[in-house]
Amino acid sequence: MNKRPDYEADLLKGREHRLPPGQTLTRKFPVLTFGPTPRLDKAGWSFRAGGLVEEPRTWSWAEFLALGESEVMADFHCVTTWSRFDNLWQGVPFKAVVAQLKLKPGADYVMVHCHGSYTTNLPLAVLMDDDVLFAHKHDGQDLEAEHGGPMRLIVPKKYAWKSAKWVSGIEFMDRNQPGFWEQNGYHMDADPFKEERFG
Ligand SMILES: Nc1nc2c(c(=O)[nH]1)N[C@H]1C(S)=C(S)[C@@H](COP(=O)(O)O)O[C@H]1N2
Ligand SMILES: [Mo]
Repeated sequence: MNKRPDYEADLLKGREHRLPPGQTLTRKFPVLTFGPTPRLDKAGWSFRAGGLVEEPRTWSWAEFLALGESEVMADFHCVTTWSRFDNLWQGVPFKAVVAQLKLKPGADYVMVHCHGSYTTNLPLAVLMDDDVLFAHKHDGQDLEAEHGGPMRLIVPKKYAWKSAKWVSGIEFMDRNQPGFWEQNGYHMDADPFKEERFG
């Protein structure tokens, strides 16, 4: 019997330090979604920033991309134990969005809102990292609906449930309130190298 080549073992060689504890490497790109997949078009798309800001803002698709784009190459770690290395994401840095806003004092936390009822929470300081962006392309292709297209958040240093798909907006808060999975027992911080799976 022919043995199937062990692609994942080859890929892992020399990169073991990039695989968090308890994770298994895959070359596939599994889909992990709670509930139905929203089908959104760019023409009707908008993004809102509200909560503790002096003036809430809404951007259309074109206005949002005009905030400036960059690329990030990053590994992706799902808490269900698969990791995918070397994802090329293209989109608008989180920082570029915040640069358009005047935050009120105490706006230290963010709730990310999505089409559908999914939410996830993060400290603002985490989201201001250079590698955090709203991505509309993955590995050079428009982001597929199943993977959060037309636009998702990417937070490479956290478990992927923090990388909210189908983003509709961000809400600035003065307290770290739990999002959807965080209310259901997942960790508030979600660092894969510390195995912060459950709170
Ligand atoms: N809106 C929304 N975002 C979401 C999810 C979801 O169910 N709804 N699932 C999260 C989880 S648990 C993971 S692992 C990643 C999976 O992204 P993928 O389906 O592109 O692999 O999206 C995250 N973002
Ligand atoms: Mo996940």
